[in-house]
Amino acid sequence: MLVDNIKLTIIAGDGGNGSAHLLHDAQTSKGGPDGGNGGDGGNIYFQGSHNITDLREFRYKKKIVAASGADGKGQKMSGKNAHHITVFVPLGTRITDPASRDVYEMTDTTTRILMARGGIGGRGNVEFKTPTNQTPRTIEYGTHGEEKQLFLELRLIAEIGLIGLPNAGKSSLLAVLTHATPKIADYPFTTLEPNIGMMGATAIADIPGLIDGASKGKGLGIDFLRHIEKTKILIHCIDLTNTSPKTSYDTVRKEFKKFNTGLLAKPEYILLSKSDLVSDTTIRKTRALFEKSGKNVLTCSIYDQKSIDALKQTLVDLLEKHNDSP
Ligand SMILES: Nc1nc2c(ncn2[C@@H]2O[C@H](COP(=O)(O)OP(=O)(O)OP(=O)(O)O)[C@@H](O)[C@H]2O)c(=O)[nH]1
Ligand SMILES: [Mg+2]
Repeated sequence: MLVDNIKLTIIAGDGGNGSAHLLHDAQTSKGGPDGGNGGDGGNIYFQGSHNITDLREFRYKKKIVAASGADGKGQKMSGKNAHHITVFVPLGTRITDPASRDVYEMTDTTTRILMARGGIGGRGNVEFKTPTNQTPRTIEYGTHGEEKQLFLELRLIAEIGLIGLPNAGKSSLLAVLTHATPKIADYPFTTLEPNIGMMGATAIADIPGLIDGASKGKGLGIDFLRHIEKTKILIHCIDLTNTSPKTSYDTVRKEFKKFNTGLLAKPEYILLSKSDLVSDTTIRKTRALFEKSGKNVLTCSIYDQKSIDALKQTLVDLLEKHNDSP
């Protein structure tokens, strides 16, 4: 199951308490204060990562808690600072803190955002020694770590979305373009949840097939239209053995229009699939059909490695083109 939104509680570590220790040993009958400071609590940071494709790991990990700083000790020993925690989330995650209304978009892998600050360690009694008070018992308690309830939502599940009617060969393409191993079969609705694979650092999503009426919940319903919203570039797969390719294409576009016209504005490329099963004439004719209406058309077969290599290169070029443009 593709998990694209979750609630999460994060609690940074508390600061350790200062120590009220007084020095006692054989030489010192009336020992002065020697209590050290408490250590600082652990911070919680968030950072984007290419290695995670959805939020499923947070389904069971509802709470992330950083350790507290250790208390100070005698002999002016400071308590240890707690380790900080970095929570990695997929690129394209939007993190919202409803209490402060802060919103963070995780769009790169290098920025580390301090989401919950750990408490500060309290001072030990040694810090409170004054000329008039040589044996203070005063100490400070560590302050509490910040606690936040966050909403995480995956705004972008992949740069590239493979879309089209059931059985068009979307999962087969994902399998040859990436290391993903989706289920592939010669019947419609084999894919029930989007599969995501990585082509280098680029995420590609294989979205379940759409049919007429999807925007009203037919077939696998609107969830997949919602997933398509979360991809940048659409590769619209059309099976070359389909006798009315334009009708197939229009069916999907019509559902887009009904669901969210924003989908129609996404960069879209036509990918004519299963070219090994048809004649060159059919390929030429189908190509012309789409080119006539100003579409960019690609052709491939999963059994023709050359066509797959060319497709990979084209996708890399497309990404560059679309990432350069605002
Ligand atoms: N000959 C040939 N068969 C292909 C090619 N690509 C896919 N197929 C076959 O077409 C059938 C459907 O492929 P899938 O990849 O499961 O299609 P899909 O678009 O993911 O289908 P859904 O998940 O149902 O939407 C399978 O039997 C594949 O083996 C191709 O390039 N050439
Ligand atoms: Mg499939």
